[in-house]
Order: sequence, then C-alpha cells, then structure tokens
Amino acid sequence: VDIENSEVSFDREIYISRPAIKEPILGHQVGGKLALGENERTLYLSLGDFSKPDRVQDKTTSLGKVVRIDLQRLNAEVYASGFRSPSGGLFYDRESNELWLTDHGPRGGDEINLIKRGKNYGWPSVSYGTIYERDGIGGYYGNKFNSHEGYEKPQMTFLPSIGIGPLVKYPSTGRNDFWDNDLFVAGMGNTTLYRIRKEGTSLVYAEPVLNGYRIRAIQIDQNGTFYLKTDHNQLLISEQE
Ligand SMILES: [Ca+2]
Repeated sequence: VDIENSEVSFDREIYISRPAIKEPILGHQVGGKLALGENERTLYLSLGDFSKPDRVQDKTTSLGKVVRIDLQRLNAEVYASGFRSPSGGLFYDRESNELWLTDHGPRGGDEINLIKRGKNYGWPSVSYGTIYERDGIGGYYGNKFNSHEGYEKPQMTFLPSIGIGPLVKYPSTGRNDFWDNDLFVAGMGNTTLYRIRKEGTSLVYAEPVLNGYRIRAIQIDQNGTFYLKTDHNQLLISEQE
C-alpha cells in the first residue's frame, strides 16, 4: 500500500472473477463477506449472483459462489455454489470447523446454510421462497420452488424473509446453559435479533431476543458480551448480570 499516493498494488494474482464485474459493489446482490478459516491460513469469500441468476449454476462463473483462498499458497478454489445474495453473514466456527453462511433468498426464502466443499445450494433452480420480478425468472409461482430437491438444503429458512444479516456463535462461556454454542442471527429487514437453538449441526428453532435495531455486524466475546453495530450509527454493548 502506497499511502502517499493513495495507491494499492498487487504483487500476485490470487483470484480473478469471471465475468469481470463492472457494477458498483453496493446493491446488485453482491455478497462480499470474508471469514478467516482453519488456523487463520484460509480465507472464505462469498459472492452473490449480481442479479444474473441464470449464470449461477454455470460452474465456470464466479457468480453465486463461495471461494476458499489458501493464504499460504496464495491460490483459490470455488468451494461451494448456488447462492443468491450472501451479503449478510459468513461465520467460521474454529471449535467445530463449521462454515455458516446466510443467504438473502427471494421473497420468503432467507436461508442459513452449513457450507460444505463442493456442494450446490440450489439458487436459482430451487428455493423455499417465491421470486421477485428483478430476479429475472418468469412464472412467478410456476417455478419448482418450495423445495430443495436435488440440492443441499438450508439448515433453516425464514418465511416471510427477515432480511437476513450477520450470523455468529455464542461461545462456550460455561455460564449460560441456555445459550452456550447457539447461533445468533440478525434480521435486518424486520429489525430483530434471533437466538437460533443449535443441536449438533441441526438448527431447531429461532427465538426473537431483541427488537428495534437494524443490526449490520455482531461480535460476541469469550465472556458472552454482545457488540452490535447498527445501520444507524449505534454500537450496542450488552451488560453482564
Ligand atoms: Ca438454497
């Protein structure tokens, strides 16, 4: 990074998207979340469909994919596919080595997915929601939606959509039998924070625990203290009892 001349240069090409994306990075169902993976030697990147759903199932494009970058070898591979707008949450759990991703579905199809190498998560072939016109797929209710037949199913789906956002795990604090190792996910559209009961890799129920904030980012420290960043210049910090 050349600070004086405000320039960034790259010594080495690690991953080039196909197609090249000309659109601005905001909007257009871009994805764009990053998460450090195992031993902090890998980095996962989520990419949305950029409003080109018909190209997501094409294995040669970067659209609707999760890319895994090896930070030691400095190379990259497509790790999983079939996403629409994974811009809300990408969380790597270092204890269980599980990678979790939230995907903005179409109308009524927000998903929490457990990401596994080589799996296809279905968009736009299947969804539990119905489509918006802007997804550019005809036959509003005529698609084979309301299923995930032949594709990797989400661990949980929200109907109606909540505008699904960031996702994190509540750590093993040893002090909260109810919440230890559960997930928390924010509904940005409906300004609700949910606790997601997690048993193994199954997500059993979603319990609303906080309402009224459009939460963009969540951190929970090892003591179980929440740090919530909203879209309205607020930082909320929970108090311990
Ligand atoms: Ca899916």
